[in-house]
Amino acid sequence: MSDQDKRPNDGRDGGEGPQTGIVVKARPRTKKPAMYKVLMLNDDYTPMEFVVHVLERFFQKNREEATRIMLHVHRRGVGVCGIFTYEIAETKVTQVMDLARQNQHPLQCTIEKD
Ligand code: TYC
Repeated sequence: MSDQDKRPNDGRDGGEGPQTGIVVKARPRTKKPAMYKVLMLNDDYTPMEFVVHVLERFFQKNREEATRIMLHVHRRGVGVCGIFTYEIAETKVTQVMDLARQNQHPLQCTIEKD
């Protein structure tokens, strides 16, 4: 074996034959995960204060931002609470709907691909 064939081989040169000294750039093999919006829907019965509480508790919004989102949903019919990976988004929806049901509010929350 020649001296230059004894250098560590990281596998990126195809592994065939003697090392050539040609550097091949590694292609990053990471992929950004698909993201999903959690949407809140308006209704006529859920108290505004409850919606603000939900946004503070499950979406880490401060009072001001939670109130802004709640009023947007109240006026426009739908609004974005946050954007997450699928599993997190699904968990948020379950948490919101469970708390709403426990309090007998008809509040609805859904997921939409970003
Ligand atoms: N429209 C409701 C009311 O007037 C308030 C409300 C806001 C309900 C946002 C749901 O997602 C909602 N009490």
